Amino acid sequence: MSSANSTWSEHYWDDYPSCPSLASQVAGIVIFGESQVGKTCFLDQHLSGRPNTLYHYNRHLMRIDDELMNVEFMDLSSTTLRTAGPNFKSDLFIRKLSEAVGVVLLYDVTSLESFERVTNEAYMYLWMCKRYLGDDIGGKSCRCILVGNKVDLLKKEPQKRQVDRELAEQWAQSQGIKHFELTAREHGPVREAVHDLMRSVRKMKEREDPETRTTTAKEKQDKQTFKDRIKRALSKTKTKA
Ligand SMILES: Nc1nc2c(ncn2[C@@H]2O[C@H](COP(=O)(O)OP(=O)(O)OP(=O)(O)O)[C@@H](O)[C@H]2O)c(=O)[nH]1
Ligand SMILES: [Mg+2]
Repeated sequence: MSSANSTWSEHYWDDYPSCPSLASQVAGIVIFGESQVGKTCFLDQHLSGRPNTLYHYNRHLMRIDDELMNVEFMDLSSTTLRTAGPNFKSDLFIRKLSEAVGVVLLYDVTSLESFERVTNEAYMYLWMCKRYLGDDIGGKSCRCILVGNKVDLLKKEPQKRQVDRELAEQWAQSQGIKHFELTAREHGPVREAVHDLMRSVRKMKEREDPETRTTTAKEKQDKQTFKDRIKRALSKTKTKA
């Protein structure tokens, strides 16, 4: 079997083209970063097992532990936000970012600018969409990962590295998110990063489950009743005194 074929079969043992009847919920994942950092290659590698296939069917069924999730992927360029002309309509960006349950913040390890822009402007834009506009247009809470792409370029020329790994890890840690370094030319690490993100999305969804919320509401009510009983007991003591 050729190496290309084995990548293909490894890929397909648990990721399938979307089948709505098997998983009811659709989870939106956005690949967000500056132009030319490798968003399309990253997505193609994850969806088709090859970079540069311009794979356009971007819905996939993924098995995350024991659950099937219908995942819709989209890549958005943060450069567009800065360079677009006055006729640019930001509605799609706002809607997709606001609705996303997971975001891959992608930068190129050989471009400090791509790291600085994605961790500053793009990250702030994402949370602005979530916090201030999200409620009006069905915004959802989300999980992020920070991914440094193009590490293959460093094998021959380590001096090309512009983003210090430790610095990126520190930033990610300060935001409570995971950091990966990889090349979109290899399927395994891309798959691993996306699955890690999906597992954390799944955990987040479990916590937001209506049953959990009911328990929390019940706990709140119990707490209130307990407070009321203490208040009543205290006022009785005061009256007696
Ligand atoms: N060496 C190397 N080149 C890469 C890698 N990933 C992407 N590239 C190259 O980087 C260039 C840009 O990749 P794209 O995937 O088109 O980047 P993009 O972020 O989608 O760019 P825009 O669509 O312009 O926003 C292409 O020439 C890719 O072949 C990688 O991991 N290693
Ligand atoms: Mg692209």
